[in-house]
Amino acid sequence: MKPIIGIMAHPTLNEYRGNKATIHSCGENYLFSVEAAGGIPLILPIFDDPEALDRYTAMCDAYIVPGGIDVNPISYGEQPHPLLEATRLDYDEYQLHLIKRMLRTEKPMLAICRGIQIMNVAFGGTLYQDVSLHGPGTMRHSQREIMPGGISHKVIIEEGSILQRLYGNELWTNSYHHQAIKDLGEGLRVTARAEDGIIEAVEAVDHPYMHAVQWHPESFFVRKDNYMLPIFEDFIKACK
Ligand SMILES: [Mn+2]
Repeated sequence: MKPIIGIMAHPTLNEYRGNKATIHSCGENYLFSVEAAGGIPLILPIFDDPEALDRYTAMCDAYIVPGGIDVNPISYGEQPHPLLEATRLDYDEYQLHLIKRMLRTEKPMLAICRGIQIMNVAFGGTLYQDVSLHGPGTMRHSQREIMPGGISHKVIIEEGSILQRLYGNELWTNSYHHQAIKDLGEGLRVTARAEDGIIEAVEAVDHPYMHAVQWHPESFFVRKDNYMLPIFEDFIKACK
């Protein structure tokens, strides 16, 4: 049987003919990437009900924490910097709560972009509210291009990591983030960095499979490009 992959929804403000509503959304590239790797995607709505969260986590074989808006600095004990963009503290709180529940099940987890950032906060870490705060020499990490889905910068991969097993010692990735990990959470280890030192991937030390990346492996699906498919295949293979 194909594993069921629970993907946390993202609260996206939608406007239709002047009416605004929050949509619990999931980009289709996540769904297609999971499908291409042999899983069945299931979008998990943003609910607080503990019984719902128990049932959701039980019915899924693995979980994806997707990309999205900035993490509110209140979530890691800092004041807002002028470069901070849109946040939703209630979404942070929901995700932090659900991530801790998901980690306890020891089922495989894949965290992407905002996912690696909120995961780091769940492990007690902090974030750069904008990558420029990393200091002089920081590269541009929010790529812009006419055709989406292409690469932006190289990452250097650490020994003994999931990424090294899949790609060797370096990898070209896309880069659609303006925040990044500052202080690493306790229980995480860095598995890849950009050449400017920005953390681009981590794994959890005491967890069977928690893989988090700062780039968007699912975005390559736009071009039907299988370059990042091994990340999804390896994640889904980890579901027993
Ligand atoms: Mn980057």
